[in-house]
Amino acid sequence: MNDKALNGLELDVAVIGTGVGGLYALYRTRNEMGLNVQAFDDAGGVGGTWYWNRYPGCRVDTESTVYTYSFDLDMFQNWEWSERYARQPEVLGYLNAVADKHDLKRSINFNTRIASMAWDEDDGRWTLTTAKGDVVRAKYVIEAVGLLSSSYAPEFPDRDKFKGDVLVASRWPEEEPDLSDKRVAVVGTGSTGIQIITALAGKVGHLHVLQRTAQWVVPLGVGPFPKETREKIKADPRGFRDWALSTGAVFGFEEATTSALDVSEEERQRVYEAAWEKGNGFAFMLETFSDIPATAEANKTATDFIKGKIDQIVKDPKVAAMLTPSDYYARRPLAADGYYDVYNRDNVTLHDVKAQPIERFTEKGLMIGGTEVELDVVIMATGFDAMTGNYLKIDTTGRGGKKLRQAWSDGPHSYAGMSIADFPNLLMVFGPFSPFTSQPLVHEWQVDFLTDMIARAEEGDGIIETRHEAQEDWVRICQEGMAGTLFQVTDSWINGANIPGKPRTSMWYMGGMGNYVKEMTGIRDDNYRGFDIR
Ligand code: NA7
Repeated sequence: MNDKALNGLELDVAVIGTGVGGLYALYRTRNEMGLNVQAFDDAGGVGGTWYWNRYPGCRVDTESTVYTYSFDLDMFQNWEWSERYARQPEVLGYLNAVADKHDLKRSINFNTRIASMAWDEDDGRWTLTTAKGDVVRAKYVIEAVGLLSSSYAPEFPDRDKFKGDVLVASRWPEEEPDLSDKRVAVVGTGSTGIQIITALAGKVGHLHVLQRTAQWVVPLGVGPFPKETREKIKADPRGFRDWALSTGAVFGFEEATTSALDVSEEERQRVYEAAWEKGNGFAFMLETFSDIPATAEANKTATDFIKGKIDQIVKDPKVAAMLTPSDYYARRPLAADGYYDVYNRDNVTLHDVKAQPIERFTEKGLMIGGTEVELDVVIMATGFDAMTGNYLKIDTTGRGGKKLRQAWSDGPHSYAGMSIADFPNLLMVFGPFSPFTSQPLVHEWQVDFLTDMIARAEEGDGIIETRHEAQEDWVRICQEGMAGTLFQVTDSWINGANIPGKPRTSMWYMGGMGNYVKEMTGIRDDNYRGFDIR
């Protein structure tokens, strides 16, 4: 659809974003419900996070088994993932295949950013304005804008003086840059940084890792897609999906129920060793013992084990000490094969940029703690304005002229991660206060819930409101749940601490997906308690 046709469009549903959540929202509302739907994406193609994140080494660290949709049973049973943890091109290929099979692209405006939207009280419609100034109206808006999509890259002074290239990992160029023989710096050691570091160490001239905070990293355990899982899904796809959704984090394993403190030292070491061998960060944190992110004592048993591995693998004790975190294992758990081995290479230098901060660019590189490091390329792997960033980028005005920025000035508020009081008919896929889980199956579940509500509203006047009391109860439950974890006291994007000036707050339902499903099913069966649908 061209821009001319876009201006003045009247829709039942506008879907913002065509990543995992947006594509399914488009499929469900258009293909299944027969509504008049158009989707919009800033990107030049589908895929959301998988469209933008093309950096070297980018792959899922959830088993591909559960990094998939289940709505298309044929694809769910028969899609041949080549690896246990699919690489970015394969995930993007899968999402394109889904979009093509269901003819979704004809209803998507790519390269189209929604800049603002406002609720029109009089006729119960949203007016959406694109960055180019086109205006469309829709009865319902489904925002599927991504929780980790609003890219964050700090500006170091004198960028214009630097003669080399600065690449942002989450906006990686489509044409792969040639980094062989280059002097490359990677800023950041989160999930993105560790994937880039392990992928590039053997391929570039010299790699400088600019680490501000060391992180606990375990192996990922890459390998071919496990045949036994494929057979399990084929035998009972719905059963497999329902089982995955009954677990806490929807990572394809059952969370442990035994405390790390309730077993002998010998047993604990056996469990950690087996988890290290098998790989996967979430499994190491949640499948081993029940209380690693909950208590300092249990947490220490895990960090002592990983520290032992760092000391064993990294030959230079000074480097090993720099790589050893001084805080809890309570950020988003990281996994990459061979991460610590990288630091035994002659062409890799680790810099502690907390002790010796990055001061500014120079013509030849970066000034770090008073020393100039000469570089050809600087890669920013500095993260995202998570959960709230992309919602707040759209200037959103709800009932009575209320701005979303105002409503969220002290941190986000939502009901079940899916709706906001005073913003009628504005529905979110995986908004703030959603469960802390892997994404695709949970997106699908939320889209089903939201679109069932739309179907209900369509029987009446077509209005879905969120009650303030229900929203604030939900926020309180989430805050209490988060307060009981070490995630809250460990700085990271999980609590907003990674973005200067962002309110530090809880943004998650920590009760696990199984409980979320039970809770939300109860809400639905109780006539959508907390919503006012008319
Ligand atoms: P993360 O996990 O937020 O990591 C960002 C990294 O960038 C982290 O190491 C930061 O250090 C570092 N950073 C940020 N700003 C700076 C400055 N100014 N100087 C030096 N270093 C800095 O983002 P990722 O993209 O790796 O991962 C985000 C999620 O996306 C990931 O968990 C997946 O779920 C997908 P800090 O720790 O703040 O000291």
